[in-house]
Amino acid sequence: MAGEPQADCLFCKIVSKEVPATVVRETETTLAFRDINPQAPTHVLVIPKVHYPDAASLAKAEPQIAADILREAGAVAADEEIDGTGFRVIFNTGAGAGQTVFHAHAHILGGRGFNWPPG
Ligand code: IU
Repeated sequence: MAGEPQADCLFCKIVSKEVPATVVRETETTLAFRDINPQAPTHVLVIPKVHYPDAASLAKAEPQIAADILREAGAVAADEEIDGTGFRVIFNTGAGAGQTVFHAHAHILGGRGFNWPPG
């Protein structure tokens, strides 16, 4: 069923605590934890607890939870004190855009400068 945990999904296992992660925030619908391969001084992932393969499919099926992800992105930035200098919120969507874990997630990156266009 849509949104149900997937046995082969790493982020579902982080939600169920089968796989450890450094959790920085948790709500009824979302989890935020540090990326294991940080690309900036602050690099946190915000994920929905329900399983959808990417942000677009999550937003279509569960728009309120997609909004929760964005609210939590702002809360992480405030907690990490990167909101003053600026931060990136990135949803890699599809393998061609660099997505490697097919459970919706937002990258929250900050604590350094960023270029535009992104690589
Ligand atoms: P992507 O947008 O799907 O490429 O992002 C997946 C991220 O998940 C990537 O930055 C990984 O470093 C990160 N990650 C993690 O935090 N913990 C893990 O066990 C695995 C990947 I596998």
